[in-house]
Amino acid sequence: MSSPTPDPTTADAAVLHPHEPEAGDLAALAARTAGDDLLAPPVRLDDVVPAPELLEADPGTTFVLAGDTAIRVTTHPGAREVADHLAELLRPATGLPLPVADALAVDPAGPMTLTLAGTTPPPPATTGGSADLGAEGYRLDVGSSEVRVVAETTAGLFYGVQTLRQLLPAAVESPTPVAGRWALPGGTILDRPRFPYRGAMLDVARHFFAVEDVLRVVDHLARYKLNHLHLHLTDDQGWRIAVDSWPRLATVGGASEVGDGPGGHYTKDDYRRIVSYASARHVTLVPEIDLPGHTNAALVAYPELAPDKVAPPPYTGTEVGFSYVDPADERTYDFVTDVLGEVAALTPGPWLHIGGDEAFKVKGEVYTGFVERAQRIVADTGKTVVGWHQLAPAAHVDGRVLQWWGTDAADPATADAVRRGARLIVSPGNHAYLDMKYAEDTRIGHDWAGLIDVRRAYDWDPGTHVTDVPTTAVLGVEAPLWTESVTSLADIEFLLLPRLPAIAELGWSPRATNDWAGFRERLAGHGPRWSTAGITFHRSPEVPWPATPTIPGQRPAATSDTAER
Ligand code: TNX
Repeated sequence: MSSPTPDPTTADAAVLHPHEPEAGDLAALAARTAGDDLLAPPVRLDDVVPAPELLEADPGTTFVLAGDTAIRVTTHPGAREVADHLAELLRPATGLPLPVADALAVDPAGPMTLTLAGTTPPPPATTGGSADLGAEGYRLDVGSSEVRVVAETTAGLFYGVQTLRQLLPAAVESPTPVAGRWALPGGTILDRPRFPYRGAMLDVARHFFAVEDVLRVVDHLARYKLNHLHLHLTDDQGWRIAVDSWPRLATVGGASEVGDGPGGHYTKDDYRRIVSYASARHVTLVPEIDLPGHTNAALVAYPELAPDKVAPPPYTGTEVGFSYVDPADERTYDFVTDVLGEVAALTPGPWLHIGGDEAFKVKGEVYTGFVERAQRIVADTGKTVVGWHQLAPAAHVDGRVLQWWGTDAADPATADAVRRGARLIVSPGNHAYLDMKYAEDTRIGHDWAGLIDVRRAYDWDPGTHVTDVPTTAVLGVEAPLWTESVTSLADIEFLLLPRLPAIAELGWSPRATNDWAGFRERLAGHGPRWSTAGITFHRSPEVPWPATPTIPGQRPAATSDTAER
């Protein structure tokens, strides 16, 4: 699929600002409003990231949002939530009322309609129907008088809405009203994901991040149709989740982080807030309690868990592999049972991640014995166990998922675990690790798995990457962000963007559409979107970014390595 570089002329036209315009701006607006260029849709149907499975452009057709455009939706609470979400996305920049109305209500003019198939009559255009849209797919039709999203699930409707959002000019990302012609390119998209698991991980243990920061990361995931947020909640440097039965884990174990910072932890209400915000965006939380290593913070809080029963000092460095809970003490299994039980009870999603990485001091049968017990404890909570691929040698339990973070695709132990029934989430360190630097001079990040600019993040196939693991065993893909050197939301965004959309496209789009040359062109159009929304990103030299539009009166967005911290 090929796309042209987005036209900066039309992008500029769309972001002229109504507030305190300068004379020249007004003249330019008048000229452009009268001119032909604004009649052309500013975004092409095939500019969407991740690339849709099928699309058919109707170049002669454009839908334009107007003062009386309404959103009609199937009478269904989940669908209604998606419709409200769409209205909230579009109202700030467009300044339009965009009322949300029941689908059965009297037709307002110029509607956008969200339909849950099966609950209302099928749409008139039936090419392909909605029979095969599945759990997350959608069909989007843009005609000159109507925009329709049809899906079998609210998740599908939600992804249709994310596509719809991308089809509007970049100015739609503005938090304040912008004078513009809110045109969508005509045509049809039929879309559904390649893999059911598409995720990112945020390490909130090495540095603690406020709930608001986590919610903002959820927004970035949702925008690119990622559906899992893995939170690395515990590590040597801090324990970040309240556990009622072992309260000192959070109050004592949470009071540190890398460097001199105060650390912190999420109360159960904080965590519930993240869960519910994420679930409204069709993002499932995957909580990780890292065991038996990476546990110094737990040992500071409860020395009885330590092999020598002596509390170590809090750890604020960045080494790994030195700490572990005592696998020979029954009290350790009380701790594991209590903690995993409470975290499972807080988490509506099916997954519970038990880490298992870099427990260098717990070896051989002692390690596999510990893991097998922990896997059973997870099963007893009713959740499905996920762990880093170091879990591979342990016995299989029903549904077990390994998260592969290797850099050498030939990994016989992991391939063997897959033969015994495990499924894989693939997170190759040298492609998917968002904490790797982009280039030698990137001011934050690691380089142990190499430098990862956008092309390296994009140019691999999750379905065939690990030797002797069939595509059918691949549940999906995840991009982990470790935060040893990451201290602010701007840092997080700088490392996430633009690599997260690359990983998202590998997780969502059919393999046949994966194409670096086309991807970099489509991705380029997202720079102005992030700038307009005030989102920090890395201006990778591999991507042909258009000139960033400026909106008079709006604060300039931080967009590069020089982002404020
Ligand atoms: C390895 S990847 C780790 C983490 C570090 C990361 C830094 C994995 C399962 N363990 O403890 O933060 O490298 O890139």
